Amino acid sequence: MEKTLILLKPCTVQRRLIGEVINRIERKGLRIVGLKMMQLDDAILNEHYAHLTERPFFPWLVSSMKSAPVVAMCVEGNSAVTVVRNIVGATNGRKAAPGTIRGDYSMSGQENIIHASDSIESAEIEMKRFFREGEIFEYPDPLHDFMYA
Ligand code: YYY
Ligand code: MG
Repeated sequence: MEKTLILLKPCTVQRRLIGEVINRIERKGLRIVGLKMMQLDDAILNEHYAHLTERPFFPWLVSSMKSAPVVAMCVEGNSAVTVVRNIVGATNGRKAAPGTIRGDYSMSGQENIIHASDSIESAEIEMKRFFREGEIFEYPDPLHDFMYA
């Protein structure tokens, strides 16, 4: 079992799409093991987007991610990191394939609905960035065999 970190961005909260996006993640078979609303600040965003600080859009990215709360989620499943990235789609909503979350809900290269960890290593780091121990839950999965057999 693998876990990955998801953020539903401020645009998603503003557009009242929280439930719709969570529904797509759950119905795929991923299990929510952590879930909360958070107001992000410069400190956490500078860390989270450290790989992008030199890019021209960085100040805009930070201000957009601070403009309203996000919904932070930790989800679990076999190959969860890859499965979630595939459901999310390409970064630019106009280029993302139909059927992906970004492809179906975004017309923007920036306001692209959702963040998802891009590797197992970054998932581990990002889960610690957004969740304390005790905020990620372990509980039995009686449907496991129906989902994965
Ligand atoms: O992982 P992903 O979100 O698909 O893309 P990243 O390259 O990590 O960029 C993070 C974030 O930055 C992206 O979701 C929107 C924004 N961004 C942008 O506004 N313009 C770009 N050319 C690239 C990224
Ligand atoms: Mg990324």
